[in-house]
Amino acid sequence: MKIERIELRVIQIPLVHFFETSFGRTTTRRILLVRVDADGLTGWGEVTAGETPFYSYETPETAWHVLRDFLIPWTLGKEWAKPSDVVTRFRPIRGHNMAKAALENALWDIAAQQKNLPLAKMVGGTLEEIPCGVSIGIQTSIESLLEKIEREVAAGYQRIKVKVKPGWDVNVLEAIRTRFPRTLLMADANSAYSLADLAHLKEFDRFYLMMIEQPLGWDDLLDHAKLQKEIATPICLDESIHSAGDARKALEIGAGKIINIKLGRVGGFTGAREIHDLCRARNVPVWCGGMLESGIGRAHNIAMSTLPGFTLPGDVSASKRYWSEDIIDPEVIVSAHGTIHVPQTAGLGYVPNEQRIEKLTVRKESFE
Ligand code: OSB
Ligand code: MG
Repeated sequence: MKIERIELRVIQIPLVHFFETSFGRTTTRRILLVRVDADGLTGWGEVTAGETPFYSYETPETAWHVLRDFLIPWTLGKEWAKPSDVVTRFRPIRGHNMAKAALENALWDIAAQQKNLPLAKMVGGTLEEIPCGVSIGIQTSIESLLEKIEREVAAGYQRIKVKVKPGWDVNVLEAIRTRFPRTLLMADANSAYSLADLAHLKEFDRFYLMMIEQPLGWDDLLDHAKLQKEIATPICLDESIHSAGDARKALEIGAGKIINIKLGRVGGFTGAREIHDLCRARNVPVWCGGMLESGIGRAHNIAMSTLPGFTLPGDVSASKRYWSEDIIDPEVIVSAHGTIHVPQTAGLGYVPNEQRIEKLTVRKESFE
């Protein structure tokens, strides 16, 4: 495919409810979208970076810089046989995976349309219905968290993930387990602890969690391996895995037993598939993480979740949990038994609503 035009735009869109993690609260998302035109077709990608450099160093502004000054000049006007070829071209740039992923994933969308395949099939997916969980942020009271969980369980979601941090952890999990003894439950710490908290983290074992996600340093593997030897709860790695190389090293030293794959964090579908394949060969379960994506990123997540190794419910949930109105048609809906039916039409399977996107746009630039 020959890339004829690339457009960058930042949209600003308020969340229905604030989302709070151990590193802070988000009320409005600022999302960088990438639109690629090639061979008369249009593909879309989303930069999943947060507004602040707290989950990772990337933000919409760093991604704009890397795209405008490097990734776009390297790809525009050129012929690409397949989407993974740009991954090779992007290799000289260290990191900035979310910027790379947005452009690569837009090419997967175009390639799927060219082959007349749903994106899920194009990337090698097999499931037609994917299991869904929810990620629930830190609330202003335990009671309001319990009410939220009640609502999500009633809606059919298959597992509940709650955010934890020192002061909002054992007390909260205790209350959840008293009210919901049988619900599939996990906790995500977003690096809020250190090995000095070992005795405290051991207390988590009595809540028989499916896993604890990224308890220690965002760039650590070794301390996670030390912790995993001391606790029964399986550790799931998020922030510290950026490539199949990271995943191999983590599994070799026992830093965790499960991996959360996020398309942005691992640089797009090519990197995600490499991690998926490595984990599958070792019988290590993976699941699809979320970054409060708009419908475009969400559609990519749905496609990835259809790969056969995605055996655990992901953080891929209904549009209406995030947005009063999403930027795709139709919006993502979740069935009463907590699944998303994977679209079977060619490409993304959802149509970006360009009028709505235009209305939300606060910055744009196109490159021809
Ligand atoms: O650690 O998984 C995370 C959101 C923003 C940044 C990091 C994380 C999250 C979530 C939300 O947990 C997942 C979602 O519902 O999109
Ligand atoms: Mg996480």
